[in-house]
Amino acid sequence: MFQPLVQFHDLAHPEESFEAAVLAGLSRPQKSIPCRFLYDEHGSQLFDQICRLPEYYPTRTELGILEAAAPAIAALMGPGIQLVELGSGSSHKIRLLLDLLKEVRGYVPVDISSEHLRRAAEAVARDHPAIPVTAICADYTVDFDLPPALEDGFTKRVAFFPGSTIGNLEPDEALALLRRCGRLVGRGGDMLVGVDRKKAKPVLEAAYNDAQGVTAEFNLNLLTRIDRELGADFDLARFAHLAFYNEAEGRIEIYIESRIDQLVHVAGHGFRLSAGERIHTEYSYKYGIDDFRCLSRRAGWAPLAHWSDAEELFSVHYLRRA
Ligand code: AVJ
Repeated sequence: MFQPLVQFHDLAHPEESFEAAVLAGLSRPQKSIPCRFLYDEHGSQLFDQICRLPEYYPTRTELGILEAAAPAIAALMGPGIQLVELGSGSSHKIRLLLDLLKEVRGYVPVDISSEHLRRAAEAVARDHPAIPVTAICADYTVDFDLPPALEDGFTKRVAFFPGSTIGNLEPDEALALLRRCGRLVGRGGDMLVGVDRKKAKPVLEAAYNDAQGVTAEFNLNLLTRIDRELGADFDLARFAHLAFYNEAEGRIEIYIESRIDQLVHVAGHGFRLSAGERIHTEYSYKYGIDDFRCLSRRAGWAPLAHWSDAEELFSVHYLRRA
């Protein structure tokens, strides 16, 4: 008999429409589309490809850090924890953690990409039949509630936010997200968060301008999605991927740049783009170790420990609700 391996809760906000966000974003003086819209089915697959690129160091570096720090992380977590992963994507990293941490009593992946989430959650449940998996389809950048933790021997929630996804947020938004995670895990809860570090510009810029052009495809796929879902007429050949490190702001900035003067139509509205005009699609903020500890303290967390790699590329921070 088929038994559902995963409990699935759909909390996606219907009022948060793609069309409204795109029309509003293209109407601003600095055209801009929120980066969460990069992750449709194809976008999520392209992002998985990015994670395997030779230039894209964050994924493998973070995995190495987690592997090396696993005993220390397990000791800080203790037994009976429920792991809540924000933006779980393909759930690759959690599988390593679940293999290394024997005491996890529940896994709650939260992601906006419904089908991707379902598949990933089912794969985790198959590999870890003893761990209850509750998948939540939600936008974690806005408030949402978790179902009560019902696992036997439950002690506390630990939010897991890997991959430096926190870097997508502007510092005040990152602060708000850290505060919201504190409310989500509740009293006595913890947080494990992966944060990309500041480093030499060429290393950073190569990671967002890979030789195979996968990052460009990932970025430009947003236009394909707008064409398909909103009946638009963006011609990809007339746009280019642009990514550079803004050292003063400590962030990678990603844009889609118009190659020529042109007029595009989206859902019946016309938008003019001049040659060289940019549509902002993503920021990826980088943090020094102390910058991030300071930010987490301001958000009501006590930074208990942090780990990095020998090349000082990436960091993983363990926080406890102060
Ligand atoms: C998912 C936000 C961590 O900023 O490195 C990778 C997204 N964009 N290449 C990052 C991304 C282009 C990624 N995060």
